[in-house]
Amino acid sequence: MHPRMRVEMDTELQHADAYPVPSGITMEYGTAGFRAPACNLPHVMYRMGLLAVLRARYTRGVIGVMVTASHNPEEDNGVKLMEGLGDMLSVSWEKHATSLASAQLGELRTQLSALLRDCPGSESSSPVQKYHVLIGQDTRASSKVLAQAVSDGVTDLGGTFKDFGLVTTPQLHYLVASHNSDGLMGEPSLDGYYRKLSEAYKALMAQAKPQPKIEGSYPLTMDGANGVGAPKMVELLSYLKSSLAVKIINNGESGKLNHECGADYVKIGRRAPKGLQMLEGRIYCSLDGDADRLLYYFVDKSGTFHLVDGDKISTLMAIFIQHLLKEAQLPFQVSVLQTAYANGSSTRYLKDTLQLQVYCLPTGVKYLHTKAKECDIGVYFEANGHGTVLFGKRVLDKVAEVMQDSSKPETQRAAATQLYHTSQLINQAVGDALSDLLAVEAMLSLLDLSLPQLYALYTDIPSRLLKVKVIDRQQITTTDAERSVTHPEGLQAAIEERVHHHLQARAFVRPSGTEDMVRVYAESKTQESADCLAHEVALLVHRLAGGVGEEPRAT
Ligand code: G16
Repeated sequence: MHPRMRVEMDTELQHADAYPVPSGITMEYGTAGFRAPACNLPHVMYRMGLLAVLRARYTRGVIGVMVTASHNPEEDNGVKLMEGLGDMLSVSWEKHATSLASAQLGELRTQLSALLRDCPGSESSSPVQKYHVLIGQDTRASSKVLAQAVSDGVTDLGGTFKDFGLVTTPQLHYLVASHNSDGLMGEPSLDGYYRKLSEAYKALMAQAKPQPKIEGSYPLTMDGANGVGAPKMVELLSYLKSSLAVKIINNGESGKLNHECGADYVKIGRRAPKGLQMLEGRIYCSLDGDADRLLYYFVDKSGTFHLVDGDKISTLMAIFIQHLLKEAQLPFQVSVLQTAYANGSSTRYLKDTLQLQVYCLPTGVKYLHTKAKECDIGVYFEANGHGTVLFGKRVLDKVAEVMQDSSKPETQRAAATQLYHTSQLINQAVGDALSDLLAVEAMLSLLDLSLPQLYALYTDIPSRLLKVKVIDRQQITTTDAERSVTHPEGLQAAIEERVHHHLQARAFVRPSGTEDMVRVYAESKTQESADCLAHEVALLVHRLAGGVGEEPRAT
């Protein structure tokens, strides 16, 4: 039977009745897909299974469906779709995802038929790839049942799927990319992922000075946020053998996911995960719940906590690549892509000291990744630790040419070889905490730079990030890469008026796309001033944008 017919016939969506839309629930495809309390999601998952099959047919490639709510609390869950070379779902299909997610049972077939009509190609039945959909899940208790709902949706439209079970989000991106590139991006399996990363890391480290060993201890301690990153790091370490030693804490054996640990907790509170006694001379890092974010930190002699966030990680990567390009005599431009959350000092350092092109884009890897693809070399990191480096094809071709040209001096060829291994080490599909961790370790070693030295390259302007709950966060709209509010009227003018009362200050607000909150960010000359400005702006949001509950208190 022709698949178009199937969609139009009531009897064919066999599992649909099991997934009614709960009353009063509508959802929007946000910064990273859908996120909500897990109990509100089975119908969304089923519908995303349906959508993934259509998108797979339309793109003639496999689609990844990851069941995760990443940094959100354990009780939440969510779903992200990925496609092509591991990119996020095309922004042009997000509206289809949003309307399908809330389609009542009676409207489901009509909506699917309309999609088939509007998107020619979605009706073809045989998969171009072996599978239409690859499914992955994080460690949340709800993930298994929700992944089942996705596969019910896939099979109801005659699609085929492979369920990888527990994987990190970036691993699923890699699997999608490697399937869709016929193995060009790597072997399409987890074994292929680990081999690719570990071989590139070992090749890079072979060029580094041996690091002094700390007797009876690990130089690096990794907080796994009690999520999927911890067991996957254990697997990766088995490929790395003795080339990297990492102690893993919050590995999910006893603690709760993202609770008082993980990258979001560390970034927002600028403190260590609960229970971790930090020692001077050691270095620490945290992942988030699905291992796509990475942050480093350490304490100095006085016990003061210092955070090496996404801005500083991108600075390290930009310096490293800029240095290798120079050595390899390759005239390519390194661009750094940031969001409004990037600390003002980092932007200035990248522009003025490193003389790099810097862009500011809206929050969300989907925007950063798209822009990075236009660059020779695009380094993108959100301050929260989510990011990667993309190497353009033109650059990689030239790198390969120099590597193989025996007439070139050894140092030039060695630099090109390091660039090649770096491009293999860094996940080209999305920000990946495990791959980024190996890249940071290798780059610090090769540059002979310590984490405190990286931290000291520039001094962050004091900042504060707060959240405010409002009745409907979608009522807040923004422009200029989210740095200015366009609605509600009067809010932007009021924010600017408060900013003028502080020295070297800036502030902005934007609705979160992953939590039911409005985010408030402020920077100023001193920490007291940044805290005060953030509080003042939070009060404005509460008063002018429909705040819920008590007014925010000063920190
Ligand atoms: C996701 C996105 C990130 C974004 C973060 C917070 O991260 O992938 O790009 O910075 O949400 O977004 P928002 O401020 O809109 O809530 P993750 O790690 O939660 O998937």
